[in-house]
Amino acid sequence: MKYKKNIPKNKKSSYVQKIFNIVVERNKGEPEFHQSVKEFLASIEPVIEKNPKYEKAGILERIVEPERQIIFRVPWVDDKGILRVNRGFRVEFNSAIGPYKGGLRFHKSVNLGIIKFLGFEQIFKNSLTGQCIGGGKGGSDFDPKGKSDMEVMRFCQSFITELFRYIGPCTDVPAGDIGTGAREINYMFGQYKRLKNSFDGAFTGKSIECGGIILRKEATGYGLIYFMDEMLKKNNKSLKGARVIISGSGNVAIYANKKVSELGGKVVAMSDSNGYIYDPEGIDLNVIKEIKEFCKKRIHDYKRKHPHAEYVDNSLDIWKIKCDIALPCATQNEIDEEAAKNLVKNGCYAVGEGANMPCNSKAIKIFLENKILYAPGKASNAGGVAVSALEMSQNSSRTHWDYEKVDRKLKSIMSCIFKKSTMKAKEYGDEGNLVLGANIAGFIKVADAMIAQGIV
Ligand code: NDP
Ligand code: 2IT
Repeated sequence: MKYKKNIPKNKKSSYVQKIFNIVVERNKGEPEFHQSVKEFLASIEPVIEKNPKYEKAGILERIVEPERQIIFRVPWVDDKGILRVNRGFRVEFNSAIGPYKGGLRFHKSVNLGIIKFLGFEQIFKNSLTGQCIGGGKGGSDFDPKGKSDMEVMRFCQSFITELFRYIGPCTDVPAGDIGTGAREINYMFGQYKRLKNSFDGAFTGKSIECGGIILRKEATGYGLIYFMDEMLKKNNKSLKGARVIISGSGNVAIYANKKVSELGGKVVAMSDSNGYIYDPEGIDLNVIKEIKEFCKKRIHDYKRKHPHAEYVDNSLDIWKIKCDIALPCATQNEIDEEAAKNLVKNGCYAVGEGANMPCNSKAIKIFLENKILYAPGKASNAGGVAVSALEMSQNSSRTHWDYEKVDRKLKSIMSCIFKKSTMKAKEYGDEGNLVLGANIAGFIKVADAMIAQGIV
């Protein structure tokens, strides 16, 4: 099957096309992985043409193939004494610039293709942070919804009983993602420590008393808003007074909301996988936190505290609401062509991805064609993994970093990512196209490190 459509943009490089065909052929039934590779290849094509050394060294053949993929059985016993079996994954994608680094996703939709797309994105995101971290991702089709605390603990322990042998502070360092927060990381770290007899930085996103870094919980959401703030200012716009929509109501969404409000914007809608809540007076974040962080309930419960708010039973319809800035912070492919057209029609002028690949390729095309300020996730949501890398430094030096230091670092990293992506977009003749700029800036560092290390 040939996938010529849409790739590459100027159809010059047969090398790029060849690699894409191999990816599709070799990774059947993994549409999310194909999608992320396609976007990446289309962006870096001009770099490949300008620098024959990458083709000569077979960089693309190697970069699209994970260094290692681990798939394993996760047996555990539920509260009724019934045996359950889930599937665990860890894709160790690329270690050219540091130990594999990336989160673990616990969600019923998880499969190998999803973990591969996330791991692939992570390579370039991690490179953009300027820290020494390679790319990886993992997770399970375990659904934490409705599970008791003890069930979650037993699952996490079983997951690590297999995974512990593959990870470590200098090898592979997992963290959180959808369905995985400090509670789950702490359980996994506890089991890892027991099996390895080593208190080390093999996990990030731990709670502070377990060696976690301050601000990790907030880092992805805050980082996204620092990035948006920078991008808006460069274009003579501001968050002050802006009407903002945020999808999701989990870790990234909550702290993006908090920072938007601190900088003078107003978030009028948030969602979960069932529906969205619209509150024209501005979302009351304390209520969202109570529902989501502490009680693990549904977002429609917001109406109990704020009966004037509107609840709509379809999470994807959130993009029909009029806004200045849209921040997709839930999951992949939540903004399609139609949603993008709605946003543009309603006057939205900036889109910032808190989630990984939340906009599909047609949506991105609409944003770029309409000169919407568009921040791609691998640049704009890199604050989380960047602070994870600081946690790794904190753990290996056995020190404790304070809030001001971490926040200052996070701001400066996000600003650097914005500048790098902007500069590369300009250098390659498409000023303002941060998808292009971020992919190119992320790629060059990894590719050069791979060349320097020989054929491995
Ligand atoms: P959480 O589990 O804390 O929250 C996820 C939110 O998204 C929930 O509101 C959830 O709703 C919603 N959601 C999940 N799946 C779907 C779906 N299929 N359809 C609609 N809504 C859905 O995860 P995070 O906030 O940590 O992650 C959100 C996104 O950000 C993901 O794409 C993740 O990969 C990305 N990301 C996370 C980072 C981090 O540090 N945590 C770092 C960088 C990116 P419900 O409760 O109903 O499931
Ligand atoms: O997608 C991501 O960057 C994350 N889930 C965070 C990864 C990490 O290692 O902190």
